[in-house]
Amino acid sequence: MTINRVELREIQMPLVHSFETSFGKTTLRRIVLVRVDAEGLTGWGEVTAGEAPLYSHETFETAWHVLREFLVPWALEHDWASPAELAARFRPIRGHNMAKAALENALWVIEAQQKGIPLAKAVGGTLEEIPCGVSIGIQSNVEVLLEKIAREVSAGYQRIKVKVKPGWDVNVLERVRTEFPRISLMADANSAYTLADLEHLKQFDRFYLMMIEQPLGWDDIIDHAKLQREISTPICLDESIHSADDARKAIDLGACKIINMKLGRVGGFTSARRLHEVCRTRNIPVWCGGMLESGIGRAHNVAMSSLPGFTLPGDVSASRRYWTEDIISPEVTVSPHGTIRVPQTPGLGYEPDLDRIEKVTTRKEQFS
Ligand code: OSB
Ligand code: MG
Repeated sequence: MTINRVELREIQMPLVHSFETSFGKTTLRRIVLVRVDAEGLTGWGEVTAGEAPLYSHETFETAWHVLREFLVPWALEHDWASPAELAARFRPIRGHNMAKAALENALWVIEAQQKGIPLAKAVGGTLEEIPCGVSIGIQSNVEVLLEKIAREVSAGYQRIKVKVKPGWDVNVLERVRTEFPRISLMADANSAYTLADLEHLKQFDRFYLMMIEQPLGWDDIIDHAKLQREISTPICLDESIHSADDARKAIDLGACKIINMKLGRVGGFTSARRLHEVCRTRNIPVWCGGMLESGIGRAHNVAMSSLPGFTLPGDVSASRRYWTEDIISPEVTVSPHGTIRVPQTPGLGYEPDLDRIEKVTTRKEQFS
């Protein structure tokens, strides 16, 4: 595959509802998109980094820098036999997985088009329909949260994830469980606790949650293993898993029973496929996490969620939960029983809306 041209764009889109986690609140998304032209075809990738380095060290701006100065020039150096070969070229760069993923994933889309198969099939997917859940941020009060949960449950979503932090946790879960005793429920702490909170975290066990996501340090697997020995709620790791090796070590230590997979955090489809294999051979369920993606990243998430090890509902939900108007056509929609149909047409399966993308672009730069 010869890459003829790469374009970086920053787009800015306000979220329909601001999204609050234990680390901060997001109202306006600033997203870097990567467009790759190769072999007469076009593929798009999305940098899933946030606006500030609060979820991970990466931001949309560090990704722009690393792409512009390193990844894009390297990608233009010569031909690539496969997206995996480009991923191997990127390996010397430490970290910056979200920047790497955006460029590598665009190549997967081009390869799928070349082969005349859907992206999902190109990456090894088998499911034709994927189960969906929602992630609901911290609200101004519990009543608002209960209302939001009711709305998502009646829309058909198969599981509800609520964000928690000290002061918005046991008290809130108590109310949620009283109102909704039977829903599949989980909590995501985004590293808001430490082992000093052990007695407090033990109280989560009485809500029979499917899992608690990343309760402890964003870079930790040791304390999580200690915590897992003390609580019955399964721990799911998000922030601290960046590769298949990280997953192997965390699982072997007993730090988690479930893994949240994010294409950006793990560095793209090549790494995600390896991580998926590690989890499959150890019988560890995986599910697809979300990063408030635009339609491009969302379409990649749909493809990844079709891999056979994705046995739990992901944070992959309808475009309209985030955007008044998405940048792909059709938008991602969810069925009344809480599923998304995996596109069966060649390539991405959704058409990037070039006019819409141009309208929300705040800067662009091209390389050839
Ligand atoms: O921890 O899963 C997370 C959003 C931004 C950063 C981190 C996380 C999240 C979400 C939202 O939970 C998932 C989504 O709906 O995209
Ligand atoms: Mg999380």
